[in-house]
Amino acid sequence: MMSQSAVLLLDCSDVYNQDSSRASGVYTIYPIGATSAVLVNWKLLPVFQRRTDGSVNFYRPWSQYKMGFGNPAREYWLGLERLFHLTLRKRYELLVDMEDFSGNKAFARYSSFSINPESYGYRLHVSGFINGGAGDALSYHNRQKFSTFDKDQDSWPENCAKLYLGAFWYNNCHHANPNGVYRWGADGTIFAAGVEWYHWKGYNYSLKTISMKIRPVQ
Ligand SMILES: [Ca+2]
Repeated sequence: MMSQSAVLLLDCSDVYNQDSSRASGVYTIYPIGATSAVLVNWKLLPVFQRRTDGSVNFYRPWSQYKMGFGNPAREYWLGLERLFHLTLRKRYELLVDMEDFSGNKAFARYSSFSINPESYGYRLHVSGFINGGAGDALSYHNRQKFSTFDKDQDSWPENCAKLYLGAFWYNNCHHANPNGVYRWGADGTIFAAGVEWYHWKGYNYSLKTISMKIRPVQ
C-alpha cells in the first residue's frame, strides 16, 4: 500500500508516476479530496463499474448511484460524483470489457470519456469508438443524463430505469444495460432487463461479466 503520508493521489496514473514497481494491487485514491478516499485496484482500474457474479443488487436509487456502492474487488459502482471529479481533471478514454457464459470475450473502446456535474444530470460524453468485437452500444447513450428509478432523466415518456430494472444514461431507452439484472445468460423473461450489450449479444442475453474502466489519455 502507498504511504499515507504521500501526496494525495488523484487516480492510478498518479500511482504509476510515483512508483512504477507498484503497478498492481489495491490503492487508495482521492478523486475529490482528502475526505473522498476510494480503494481501487490498479491492475484493473480505475474501474467505475463491474458485474461479475450477481452478488450485488444494482437496482438502487439516485443517492446510491451518486455516492457509489458494492465491493471494488467484485461487483462495484464507483459513484457518479467521484467519476465526475476524476474525469474533470484529465482527458480519459473508456474501455468496456465483457464476457459471455461460453467464455467468449469482447470489448468496446472509446477514445474520449467524461461526464458533466450533477447539476447537468451527470450527462455522458463519449466518442471515438474502437471495435474490439463487441460493437458500439454506447454511442446511442452519448449526451444523455443519468437516470435511476427515482430520477427519470431519460428521453422516453416512461421511466427507462423501471422498465429495464437498472440505472444508466438511458436514452429512448437503451442499447446497453450494464447495471441491469444479473440473469445468467439467455433470458427473455423480462425484455431487455439483463446485463446487456445489444450490439454483441442482443436484448435477451445477460452477460457473465462486464466492466467499465477509464484511463488518462497521454
Ligand atoms: Ca422518461
